[in-house]
Amino acid sequence: MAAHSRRGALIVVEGLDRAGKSSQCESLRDKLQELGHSVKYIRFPDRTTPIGKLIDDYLRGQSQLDDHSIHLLFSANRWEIARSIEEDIAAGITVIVDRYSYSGAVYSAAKSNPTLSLEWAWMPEIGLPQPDLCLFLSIAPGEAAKRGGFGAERYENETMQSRVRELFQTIFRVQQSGNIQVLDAGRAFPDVSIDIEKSAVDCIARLDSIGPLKRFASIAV
Ligand code: Z5A
Ligand code: MG
Repeated sequence: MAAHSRRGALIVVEGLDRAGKSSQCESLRDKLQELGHSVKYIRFPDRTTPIGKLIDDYLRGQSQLDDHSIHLLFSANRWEIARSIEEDIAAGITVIVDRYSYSGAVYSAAKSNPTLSLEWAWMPEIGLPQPDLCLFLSIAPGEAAKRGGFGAERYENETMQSRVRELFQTIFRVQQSGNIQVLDAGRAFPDVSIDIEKSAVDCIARLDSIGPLKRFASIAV
């Protein structure tokens, strides 16, 4: 593929359940397109691939898998798409990603399995493209519950969500290189969107000084 004069940005949106990630990603895609950028929106897990189908069965409680096995499948699901992300970025397309390696590490580590630490959980992420910007949509549990409460999928319970919340803070403390910005997602939708757009536009404008796309390194917790 021919190298584009200017690369696209890798923008990740993370957060707890019901923080508004998917709706905000769609809104950001539309806004950036209106501004004339080439944009793609992808989400993890990508349930459409063969690996993604195994993940979907697991999340819906249709199959049982060892904690490490499902963890590695979530990571494999990112690795199988990593090359196309890099190609799009090299071709000048900005890629917006709904959940990424941070979710991957914290949801698995939140299971408190003695052989599945946060550090272990991060290892298969090493070498994946590192975001130029990661927006963490922060929301209080009570506020999230007002948006529909928990669904029927695995992990959608209070114990799991509160562990996940703490682990997100830990991973952002030890893995700061992905330009992480925390936004209050408990506000009205348009107020959150404005902040997201501002951060994304600013990141795209700074790409020349950011330099080439980087890759995730190891963490020490
Ligand atoms: N998981 C994992 O274990 N390992 C991994 O590597 C990865 C994921 C990648 C499924 O993820 C599970 O997989 C997830 C983590 C785990 N488990 N949990 N929990 P998913 O991303 O497929 O889950 P989802 O169901 O699409 O996302 P979500 O987190 O539940 O929702 P969201 O995308 O953050 O929110 P939304 O769908 O945009 O909005 C929710 C509702 O709130 C909707 O009705 C909106 O209209 C409303 N909303 C949004 N913003 C607002 C504001 N500001 N005010 C009021 N209402 C709002
Ligand atoms: Mg979503």
